[in-house]
Amino acid sequence: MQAFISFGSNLGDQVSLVESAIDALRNSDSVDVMAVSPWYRSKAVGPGQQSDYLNGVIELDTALSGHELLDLLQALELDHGRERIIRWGSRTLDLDILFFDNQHLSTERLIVPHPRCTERPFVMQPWADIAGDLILDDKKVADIAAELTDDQLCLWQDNPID
Ligand code: A4P
Ligand code: MG
Repeated sequence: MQAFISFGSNLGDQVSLVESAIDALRNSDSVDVMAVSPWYRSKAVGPGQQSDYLNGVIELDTALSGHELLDLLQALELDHGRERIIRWGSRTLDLDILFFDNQHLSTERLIVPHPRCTERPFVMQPWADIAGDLILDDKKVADIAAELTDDQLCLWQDNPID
């Protein structure tokens, strides 16, 4: 099954956290990492003053079901110090399933495609970098990304947080 997941971090040592999460996925027997997008720096969407995010998208190939993949990602979030305190609050690591095998799922635990992804430049831009031709809701990922504007979205490597 082809899956795309997003990663986001705006708390702690963001680079090490994301590197460690990607390593863990590469070392997992239940998923193959097919592509990792460039990393972006984005302004936080959410309540209060929050640090900028490190964001990106990963393509996976997996035999897991959507819910099993969610279990794996949530275990990884916990391993990386994730605490769920407030919705859209700062987090060490957020791993969301954007797309799973072209399936439309809407259960209490899992909604795919991810309901807010198409509004978010910090998701669509890195996704377009690795899978611009993928069709989502009758549109190419690259075209959805091109319709979004965010002057403050930039490549992490050009503007890292030290
Ligand atoms: N859940 C349902 N569908 C999914 C899915 N497709 N992938 C459920 C992952 N989880 C899914 O998520 C809450 C519940 O969503 C989970 O228990 C799962 O069963 P969470 O990770 O605990 O909480 P959250 O991430 O705070 O909530 P939510 O609503 O998923 O947040 P979003 O929409 O993902 O937003 N600003 C910037 N710049 N960059 C970011 O990455 N991220 C967020 C989080 C807010 N602002 C941001 C960023
Ligand atoms: Mg999440």
